[in-house]
Amino acid sequence: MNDSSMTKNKKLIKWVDEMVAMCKPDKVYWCDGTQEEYDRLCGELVKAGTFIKLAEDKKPNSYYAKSDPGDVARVEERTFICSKTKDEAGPTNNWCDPNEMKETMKKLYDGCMKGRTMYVIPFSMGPLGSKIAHIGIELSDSAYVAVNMRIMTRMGKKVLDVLGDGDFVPCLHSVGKPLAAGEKDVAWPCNTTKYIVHFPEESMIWSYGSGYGGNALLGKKCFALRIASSMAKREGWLAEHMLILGITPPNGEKKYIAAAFPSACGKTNLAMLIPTIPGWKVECVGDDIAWMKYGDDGRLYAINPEAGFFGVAPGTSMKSNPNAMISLQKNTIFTNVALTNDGEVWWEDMTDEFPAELTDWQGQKWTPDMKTAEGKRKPAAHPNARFTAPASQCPAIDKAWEDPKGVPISAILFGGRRGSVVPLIHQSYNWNHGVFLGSIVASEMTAAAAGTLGQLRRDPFAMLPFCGYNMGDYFAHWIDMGKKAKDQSKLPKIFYVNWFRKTPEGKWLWPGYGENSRVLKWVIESINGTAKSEDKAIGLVPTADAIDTAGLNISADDMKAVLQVNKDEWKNEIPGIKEYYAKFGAHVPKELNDELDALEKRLNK
Ligand code: SAT
Ligand code: MN
Repeated sequence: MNDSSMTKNKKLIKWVDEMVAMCKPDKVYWCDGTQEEYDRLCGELVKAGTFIKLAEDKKPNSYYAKSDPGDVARVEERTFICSKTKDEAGPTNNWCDPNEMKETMKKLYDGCMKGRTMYVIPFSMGPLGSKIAHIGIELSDSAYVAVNMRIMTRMGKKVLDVLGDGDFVPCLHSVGKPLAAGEKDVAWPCNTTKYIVHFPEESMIWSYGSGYGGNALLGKKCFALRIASSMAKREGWLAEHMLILGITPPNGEKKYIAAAFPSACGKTNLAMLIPTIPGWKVECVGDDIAWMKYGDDGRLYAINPEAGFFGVAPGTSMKSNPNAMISLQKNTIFTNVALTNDGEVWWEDMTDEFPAELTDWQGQKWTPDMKTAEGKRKPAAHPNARFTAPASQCPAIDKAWEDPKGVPISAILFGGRRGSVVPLIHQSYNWNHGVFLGSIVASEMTAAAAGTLGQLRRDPFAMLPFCGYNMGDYFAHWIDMGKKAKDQSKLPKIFYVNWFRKTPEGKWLWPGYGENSRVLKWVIESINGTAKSEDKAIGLVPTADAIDTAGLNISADDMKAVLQVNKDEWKNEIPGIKEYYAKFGAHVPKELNDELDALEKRLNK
């Protein structure tokens, strides 16, 4: 039954045999990654009612899926880091003893794939065969996962060829819905019991009960962030929740920037931005994850380990992000968006006008006048609706996006969603102060995770849900990476940005999107040493006239407000930061406690 003729890898064959014995699928299918296979699996998903094929003249070779209403986002409460000790997972991760967790999950996995096919999905995170890349094998009972993985990663037989008898990260995934003989399947099988589990010591992932996004496409958050961050800590590199972009000034030298923002805070939009300032160009290397290592020249080089975009659909439009819109015109899978009567997709803010009638993300008839129980307009797409599109289809994809060497990073931006306190941008004094800025990022929660929308929480480095070990040790690792630099002057400069500041009345102060190029221009000037800035106790903030606002309709007062640093507001931040650091106890490196003391002193001066 387990036809493993595609590989001679003993560890792989043995592991698949063991997982088959435990999960008891009806069939085992080894994915070859071909277009023919992709088309066939999509056809089967159409037959099963999971997929609807979109109109060929509107979205060629594209499909629409709607999930179970209880399976729409990452489940952080059900995500575990099962290191040997609780202390190694740290206070921000859920922890369980690895053996105990395995016992619990083995019971769930026992017979969980009955009536289904187990897909063996070999995938490479990073360009195939590159020294930086790592290989994983996902076993999943979801064809939806298999076809999404083909877009999001380099997937198929070619991965097994590169793997040879080498090592891989085993990733087991089940939707947790076995079928009894003759039982009819549902369109989106899943289970109310969910577990997203990581075993960092073994570099192994076990996921159960969800078919959605990062819960199920295990190459992304589970492997490329949680497992990779713990590998990176051991091996001296960085696995980060960061976009990577290249920016070229008029007649200037191209530079690469990495930026960390929490899920659904505009990474895809920034990565594909079209500058509004004349002569500037931005190109995209990646929109979600960066793996960074020092090159022989002492600079930090980044690769995008993914091959596709799993982007938030609502809010994406030809106005807000034309490059993303063009990327998703064909060969794309849409999940939880709305469907038009003529086989097209739609979501909130895609167009200025509402379609007269739609099928919403739950399959119900939708008209623009419909209201929620709270009297708001009823959303047609789920706020965490997603498109899965090949990165190669992005018109602004960078020439070097698949370069196994990666691209040299000149600046790192940290940021979050903050309606107040944090100015549009400030620069750190040095690497350690930059690490401090990353560690204190707080952001209002979005629909990307099941939980409380809008609630402010600390999300250091945008890694809160994705760090595979103790966050205090992660801070120390960042400090350490700075120390390891052969040449301190070649380290990326670190900045803290906030596109989301509002007036006390709740109006956005900064237009965002393409206008963010004006802020990137100041970043480039800062790297080149020509930026105008002033020391404002929290770091270097642009002077009132430093940001190029030519052609932008923004009042001098709003510009002042968006850059304002209010010392009292910042003093109010200190107890919260101290309390946060205290959670990690002795894991917080001395350097960061020193930065906190120094900030407090500067604010009290
Ligand atoms: O984790 S997902 O891949 O579902 C999306 C995100 O939260 O960034
Ligand atoms: Mn993300």
